[in-house]
Amino acid sequence: RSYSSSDGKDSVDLDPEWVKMATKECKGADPKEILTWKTLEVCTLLAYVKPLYTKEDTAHLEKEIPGKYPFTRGPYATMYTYRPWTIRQYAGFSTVEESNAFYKANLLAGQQGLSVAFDLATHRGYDSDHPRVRGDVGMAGVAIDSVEDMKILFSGIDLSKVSVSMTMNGAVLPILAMYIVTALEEGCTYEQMRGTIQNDILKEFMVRNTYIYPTGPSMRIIGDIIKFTSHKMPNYNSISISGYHIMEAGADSVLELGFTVADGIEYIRTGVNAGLSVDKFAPRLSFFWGIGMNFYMEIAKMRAGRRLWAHMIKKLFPSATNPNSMRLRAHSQTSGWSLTEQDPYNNIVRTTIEAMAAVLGGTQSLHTNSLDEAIGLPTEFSSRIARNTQIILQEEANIPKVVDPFAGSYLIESLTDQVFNKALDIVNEVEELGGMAKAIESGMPKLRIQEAAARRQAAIDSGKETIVGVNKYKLKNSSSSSDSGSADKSGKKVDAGQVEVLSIDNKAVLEKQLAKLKKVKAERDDNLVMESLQALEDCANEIQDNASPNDDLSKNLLALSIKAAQSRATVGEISLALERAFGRYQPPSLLVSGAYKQEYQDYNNNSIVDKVIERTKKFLDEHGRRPRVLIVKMGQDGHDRGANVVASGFADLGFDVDVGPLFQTPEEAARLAIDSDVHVIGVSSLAAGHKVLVPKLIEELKAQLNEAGDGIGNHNILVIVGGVIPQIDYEFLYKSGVSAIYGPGTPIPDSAMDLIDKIEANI
Ligand code: DCA
Repeated sequence: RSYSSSDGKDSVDLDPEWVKMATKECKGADPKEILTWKTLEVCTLLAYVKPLYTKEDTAHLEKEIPGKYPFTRGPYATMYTYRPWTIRQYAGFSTVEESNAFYKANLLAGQQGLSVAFDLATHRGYDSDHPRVRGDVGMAGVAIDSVEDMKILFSGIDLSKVSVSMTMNGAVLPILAMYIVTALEEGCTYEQMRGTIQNDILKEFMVRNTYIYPTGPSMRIIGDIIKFTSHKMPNYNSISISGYHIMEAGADSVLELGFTVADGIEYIRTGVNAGLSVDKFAPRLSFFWGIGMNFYMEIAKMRAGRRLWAHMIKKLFPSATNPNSMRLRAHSQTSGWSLTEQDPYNNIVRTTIEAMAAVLGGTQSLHTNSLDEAIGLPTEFSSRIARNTQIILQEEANIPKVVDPFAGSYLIESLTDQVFNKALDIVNEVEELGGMAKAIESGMPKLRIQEAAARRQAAIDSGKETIVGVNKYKLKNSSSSSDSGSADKSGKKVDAGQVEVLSIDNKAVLEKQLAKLKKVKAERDDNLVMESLQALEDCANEIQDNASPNDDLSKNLLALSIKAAQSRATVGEISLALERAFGRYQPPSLLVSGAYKQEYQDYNNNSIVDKVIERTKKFLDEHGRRPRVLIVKMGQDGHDRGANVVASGFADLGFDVDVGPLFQTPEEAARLAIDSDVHVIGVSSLAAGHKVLVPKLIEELKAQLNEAGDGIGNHNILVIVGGVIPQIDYEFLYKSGVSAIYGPGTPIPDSAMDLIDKIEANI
């Protein structure tokens, strides 16, 4: 799709008296032309924000009060004046012992709720000893294999008092079951358990990719969890419907809001299909927003989101009469994507601005990112600053003293209306496709998000959007200068902006996990384990009769998973029992085309983009084919925004681009590269697995090329790496045989030009 730069400009309506004065100040230029702001929301055509709003813009505004339908001003009447938002930092790494110590120290230092990050092996339902997860154990979160791990994770923490959120979607049944068993064995009752399970599989299919089973069975699991928790755990939030990952994958605010609310509607239908009344479970659905640097827009998004949810529930589910079913409560997280590797202390400022937007928008719970998260895992030092950012907002700045302070602002109220209307259009579009599960099958949301991400990247690469320290006001000797696009081979570009990062010893964590797994398996009653796993598999194989509204939980997948967890079955065993019945989901490969080039050229014509296109043409003339790149994601790292943006950008620049399936092993990636006869493998790594997976890939590549012998054996395939790679690892990777590392902030055309040089030198 293409957008003209005047799309929507006709609707810009400015006060005539002001226009006269402004024209004078603008030295005769039309203020509508030069001062109207074309927002990032181009893909959803919320194209313009005026330079001035007046009373006339809010003349239609009706009185709204917080705590009451449509909840625009907040889910509670008193909001932070009575109880401020929960300071809830998302964390988890390495072993359960280390994560437990980290949680306890944070709670003592002012954190108020816990939020657990699991490693990718756990997310995808593998035990630590599974061969596919070699590089992932304990890296991007904490490793959990059994209840015994979960008990150590929460040891010394009173689960009847501290609310715990767990980001788990794929392996949601074993993990929630193990949490419940831990709480019960510690003496906590079902009624006392408070917290949230993310349990939002739809956005996994759309963007985050930590699914395990196909869509149908995945939705059945959610139905069973909603049913179980609504009957037995009245204070537990059964789902956290997440816009965060949609935004981090590149969506603008309107897309994030529209898709997330559409997801929520699908979950309400799932609960109803599980035999529940809406009022039985909807009050315990919760939401999760990503908050980026588009300050006004983020505040408007959160207000519009509450109004939109209330509006949709009332419209689509008239049986819901409890106002709490229409009340949107949300956790928010500042944007990880907005953090920069270059000049990283700027990230403290970014996070503060984003946190303010979240709070002024009325979040119930908040995670603030640490300054070093674009580089690696947060340290104690950076975590403290992140946490204190919230404490200072709560306790020093007097921000909580007034409810919804932006209400009545001509701008924010107008923007709230605008975002509401545009997001409603998206919800209606999804509804017309038959709801979110069907929309996902059509590929529409994924492509729409990819398009927004490609345009955003082009806006940054072309200089249209400023990122301080990355494309403007750069530090001297900054790690990714746009001159070469790749960092120095010595890895010694140490500059004023460099920070220390936490590094995890993957081998040590793995050894500990393997020993614990062995012990659990040796001490348990195997017959009991087998019986409980068989019962689970049988239940998964049975066709469900969802229509009967009853509280019989004997055929409930969560109830049966709890039994399996009690018998000390592991995450991998429970997941495998379900996989035998449900199968594993294979994602389709979708790539957007043209958006990057169009957005870049819209702002910057006759630029490096055109030069790269010329070079790829010349390459084709000289070599009989285009430079060919295979983009791979190895291990269980499903964060594919970067990989998709680079793939579609490179394709727009004239490369032949292959995108490998997610979750490959190094062996599989090497095989695919050789079979596709590519010049280069581009590894995208965002989950800290690069030190294990990249050397293994190079080793495999060499072995398989040698094996192939003839022709192919004579030419070498270059390996390049992009993503979150700490500077300190550069030298290690270069020594392992990597040809270039393109860190975050490297403009795509710069890396493309550099890569063609390298390919030609290699040929
Ligand atoms: N007046 C009266 N009661 C209030 C007020 C107020 N102004 N503010 C909060 N409360 C009450 C709430 O009703 C709630 O009590 P309840 O559980 O008995 O209903 C309690 O105080 C806690 O407030 P709440 O808003 O529920 O805050 P959290 O427990 O932090 O939950 C929520 C926030 C978004 C609902 C939850 O799903 C969550 O924590 N999500 C986190 C997700 C996450 O961490 N994701 C990581 C990626």
